[in-house]
Amino acid sequence: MENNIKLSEVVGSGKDGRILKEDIFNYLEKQTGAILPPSPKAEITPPPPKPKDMTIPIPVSKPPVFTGKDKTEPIKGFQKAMVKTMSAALKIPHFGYCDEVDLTELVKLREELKPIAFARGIKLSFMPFFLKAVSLGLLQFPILNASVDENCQNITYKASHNIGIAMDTEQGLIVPNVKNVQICSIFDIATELNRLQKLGSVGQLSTTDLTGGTFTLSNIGSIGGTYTKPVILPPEVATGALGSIKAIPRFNQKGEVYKAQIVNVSWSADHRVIDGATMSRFSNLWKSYLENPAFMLLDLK
Ligand code: CAO
Repeated sequence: MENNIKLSEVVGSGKDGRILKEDIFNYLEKQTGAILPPSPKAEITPPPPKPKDMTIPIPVSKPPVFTGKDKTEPIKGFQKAMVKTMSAALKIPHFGYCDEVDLTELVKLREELKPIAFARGIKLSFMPFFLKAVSLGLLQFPILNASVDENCQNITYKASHNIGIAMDTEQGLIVPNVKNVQICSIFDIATELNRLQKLGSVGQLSTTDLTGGTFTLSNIGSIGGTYTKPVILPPEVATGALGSIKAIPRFNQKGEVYKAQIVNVSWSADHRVIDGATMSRFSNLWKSYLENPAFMLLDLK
């Protein structure tokens, strides 16, 4: 395809006339006189990295306009909603907790499952695994899936795990939630996430999609960053945020260096009702599911 070759014109020298890489090179050589690698085993120069692999920031689509004048405009829409929610969140004493998670096994697993999900019409990212692991953790630590009333007099333990996902859209930050994650398979979550992303990108999420969340996860790492200080979405009592997954050298149990796929997670909890030890135990459990994805199978409903 790269060289616009019609395979019907190439004579295959492989078993049953199969066309080998060598045959393509020979054909090209004849057509263009180009000096090509002598054998298929020869090193081929790797293509330049795709923009996604590079750390150079890609400019935003709109070019900057320099007017030379200050501009004041009213805060409206999603931004206005953010002013209200974040001002309420400021009243919550946040307890922050961070840890490093080794996703090496999960990265391999997703690579295996991604084409299967794709064949079923669904894009499988890491989020469905993160969400399912949160839900399995919430089953053990239900206080993290709770809400408190305005003056923090009562706490309500929520029956459903409606996990919100911070979503970056053209209109701004929105937080739709995947309902009842406790009874969803990873594929169900991926399907729902695909739907929410599709609707979110065109500003068509329903009120039902946007309300009733009980816990929130933010994957800012799909944009960049390592650590964050996530802000709790009241009346929820806990939230988590993920940095970028990066290949970093780490030691295995034998003391050997290996290429690990590392992500950092940052949790925030309402310290009026949740103590640090609870957050830490929850995080340890969440981490164990993601570091050993097979463990999830044991506890999936
Ligand atoms: N590190 C590295 N790569 C990541 C990643 C991470 N943490 N998270 C996702 N990726 C990869 C995905 O695997 C996917 O790669 P493939 O094309 O190989 O499958 C690619 O990045 C794009 O993923 P995605 O963003 O479409 O899907 P997602 O399910 O991972 O995330 C969503 C969905 C909605 C969380 C994300 O698009 C988003 O909006 N993130 C920003 C959240 C945000 O703004 N948070 C701040 C809240 S406070 O203001």
